Amino acid sequence: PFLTRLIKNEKFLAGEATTRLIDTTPDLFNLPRRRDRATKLLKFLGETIVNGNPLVLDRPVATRRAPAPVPEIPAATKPPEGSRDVFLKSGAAGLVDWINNQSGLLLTDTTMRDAHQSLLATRVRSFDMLQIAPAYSHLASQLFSLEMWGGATFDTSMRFLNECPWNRLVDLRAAVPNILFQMLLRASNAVGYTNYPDNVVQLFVKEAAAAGMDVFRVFDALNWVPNMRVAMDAVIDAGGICEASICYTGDIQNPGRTKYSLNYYVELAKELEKLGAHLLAIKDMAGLLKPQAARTLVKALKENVGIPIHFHTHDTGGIQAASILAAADEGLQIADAALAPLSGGTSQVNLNSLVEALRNTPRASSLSTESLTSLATYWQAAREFYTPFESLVLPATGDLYEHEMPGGQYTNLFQQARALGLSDRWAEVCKTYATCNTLLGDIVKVTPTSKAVGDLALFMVANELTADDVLRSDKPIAFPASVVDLVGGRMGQPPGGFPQRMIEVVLQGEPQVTGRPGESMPPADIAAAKTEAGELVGSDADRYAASMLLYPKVFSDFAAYRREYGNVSNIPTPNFFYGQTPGEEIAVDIEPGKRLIVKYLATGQPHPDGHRTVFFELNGQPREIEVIDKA
Ligand code: 3PY
Ligand code: ZN
Repeated sequence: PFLTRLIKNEKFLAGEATTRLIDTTPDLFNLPRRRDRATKLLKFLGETIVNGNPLVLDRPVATRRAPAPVPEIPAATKPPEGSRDVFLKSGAAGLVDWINNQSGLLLTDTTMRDAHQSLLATRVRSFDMLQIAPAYSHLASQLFSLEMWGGATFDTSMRFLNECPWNRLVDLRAAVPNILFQMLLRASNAVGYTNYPDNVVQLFVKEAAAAGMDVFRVFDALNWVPNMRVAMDAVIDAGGICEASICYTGDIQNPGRTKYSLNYYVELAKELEKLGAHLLAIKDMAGLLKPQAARTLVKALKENVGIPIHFHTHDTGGIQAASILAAADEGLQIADAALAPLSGGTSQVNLNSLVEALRNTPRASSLSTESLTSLATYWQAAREFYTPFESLVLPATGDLYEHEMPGGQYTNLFQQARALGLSDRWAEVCKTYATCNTLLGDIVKVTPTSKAVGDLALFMVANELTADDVLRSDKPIAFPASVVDLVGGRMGQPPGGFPQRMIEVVLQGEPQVTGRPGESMPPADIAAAKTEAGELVGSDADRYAASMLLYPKVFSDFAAYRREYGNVSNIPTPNFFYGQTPGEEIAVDIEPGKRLIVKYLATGQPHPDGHRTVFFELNGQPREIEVIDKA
């Protein structure tokens, strides 16, 4: 930095550089104070002790401080071979053969991604995943995969938890070498809320594969194949396992709902198989696929496509285990479930009890009761750390099949409604959500289209607008930006397009993108993003360029936080949220083999300038930190 500053100094540039320049320009030496990692850690803890962590402010308090119990494993021995060993030895084609040769139903554990995305606002930290990860590799090597990345986790890990999503992937990979990792990829929306240029999607996928991702579940929020194609090709080119999704909406058993028919799904699946998908996902994001419908759909898919089928559903309505069992009867190969303590409701069905339901049947899994219980025991305790993010339990009634809200959105939209003072009108919000779907021509609702539908529903309820008001309005209505994006074609095209009248009222004469948005977007400047990311995090690795291109603001805020406080992801969760109590000693591994022991002693009275001194012992040595008391 000194040299850069010197080179940029005007007098230096003008050839006036002498030692006097250095003497008379003290700014040249105003280098950022080098803070070592321990000081940054103490600064974080000191500020959290004095002012609290803004993340949990005004939220219910978690009282658990004791670590969650980690089952004992033979750490010195190699974990048993698992699905990833098959993939590494025989490639995607070999893995498909292996899947086809299994008699039991294979299972994906979603605890570390969709389950906490759906139940705990995506707030589960890498720390709590890493504690239990080695136990998974030893005790649950029979799992098909661990879904532990993608979806909302990429954004929220940086935005809220101030941790790096790439580190999460790399560290978990090191801890679990034998089980396939799986992520959710929103096709051209990558892990964001809007379409990105193709080269951003390609860069992101390449980097995810290089960091250790195996199975990419690719879906498009409108089931629009042109949008999926770019992401699918990127996965195949990166050597990943391409699991292409059909997003399930409507009801194939209802003769009144003809848009999303059995034939629609079968044709879509055939197209995805032709595009090179290794696996097919039935992505039932709202938990709408009823048991008999699951039977019908899986049977038809098995008759028409050759690739293995993986069923993902949410238990919002409480009966989705029946759908999985029905699908298993028809030859479903893989199902998603979550460990008991993070299952049920808007999350996935209970993995522990699903395994028991299948035991002593032809589709029995080889997972052990005892091992799964010990993993569940861990998550039972770990969930207690996240009390601040528990949401109200909202059991769905029959209206679920009317509004078709995704599990991940259900509790989230309720919180948004509550923030607008509409919690007592929740049933009306749900009804309006269904009305919005009709207004938009009956579309697939999943991130990001579901967000647009939810935004529209809240907008209409808050402004007392009916469907008629929207359709007959002769005055311009200021629709939410996401709705303009959706109807403007920037998330792609739904089957049959959007209704003409909605295009008129929402776009008000602005042009609609009708082609693939990625085709008309100029490629992103990756080299520039590398340079920019390099300046922010001190590394020009491609993965940071991808973060920069996907989430410029979130990433640069995260990078600034990181420069100030270091890597906070290694702090135990109770201390991360609540700091330490006087006399409490914690161990923080700032890198493998480098452990800091931090004992908090006391906090002094405020100085006249508002600072307080926080007294610690760091590895036995006294240390003090000055913190502004914001109270
Ligand atoms: C996501 O896109 O994050 C989802 O979980 C959609 O179901
Ligand atoms: Zn889901």
